[in-house]
Amino acid sequence: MLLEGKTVLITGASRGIGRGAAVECARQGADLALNWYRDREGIEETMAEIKALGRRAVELECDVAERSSAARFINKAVKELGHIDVFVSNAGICPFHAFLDTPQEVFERTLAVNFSGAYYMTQAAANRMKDQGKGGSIIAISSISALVGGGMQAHYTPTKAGVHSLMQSCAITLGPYGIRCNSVMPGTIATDINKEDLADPKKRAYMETRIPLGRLGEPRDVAGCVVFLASDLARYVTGASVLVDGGLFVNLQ
Ligand code: NAD
Ligand code: RM4
Repeated sequence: MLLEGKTVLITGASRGIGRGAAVECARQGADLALNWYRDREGIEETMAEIKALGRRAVELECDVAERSSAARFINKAVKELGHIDVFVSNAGICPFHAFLDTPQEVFERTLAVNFSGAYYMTQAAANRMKDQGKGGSIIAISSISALVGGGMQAHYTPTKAGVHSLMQSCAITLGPYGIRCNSVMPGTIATDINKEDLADPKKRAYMETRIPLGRLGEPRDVAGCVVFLASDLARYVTGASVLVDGGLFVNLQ
């Protein structure tokens, strides 16, 4: 019960890594506020899993790319659950596309959801934590892609480097308030975001052979790291990033 008494907010929690993190936080004793977007069935499943664990959960549909969503989400969480201790910026998209002819709207939407969304939400969560005066933990789901490129991801990888950098700067500016800021860098985790990309058996096999632990990740592989950074076990950890990639990043030869 590493998160007993804590309230955890997660964006994009209807499926994949967001859902995995939400369920593990609930298993560790947290109550949850969950943001979702255009995936009613998914959020209902996530909520049901959390309630089955005996924890409270509230949800709000909004697009993180809209600046006004941040205040709405934080206010709803505070109104229903009383306070916030942990904020996880997870919502993200990765529409794989070749660089030379990426449509402007694909680039702009990826930037708006992945980076602007993380920025607005983090700012709103941090202000609330500061006002509460009891510190807090902010975790961005960045990526191994913050550190290495992707031929079909030139519009995506900079957003993941961006949220990592955001956590580093926030660690400095929010440290005096006892608010810790870290990023998690998942490798390749099998979720809807890469379902189409990994549907190509050659690409999937190639990715698997590159991973020393011999398999793609699952959302629950990432969830443990989120719980650690959210918990008081990580009380002196801020400005850090943790790769959760089965060894993919270090596998040169
Ligand atoms: P996913 O598609 O399963 O989940 C993405 C979630 O974000 C969904 O719940 C979706 O509804 C939500 N979302 C999308 N746009 C939104 C918006 N505008 N507003 C609010 N919510 C929105 O994918 P995932 O793999 O679980 O991805 C979650 C995060 O993990 C992303 O930020 C992604 O970049 C990151 N990540 C994923 C991998 C991977 O291999 N799967 C690796 C590294 C990082
Ligand atoms: C990650 C990484 C993975 C990819 C997902 C979509 O950041 O690049 O390999 O499958 O994004």
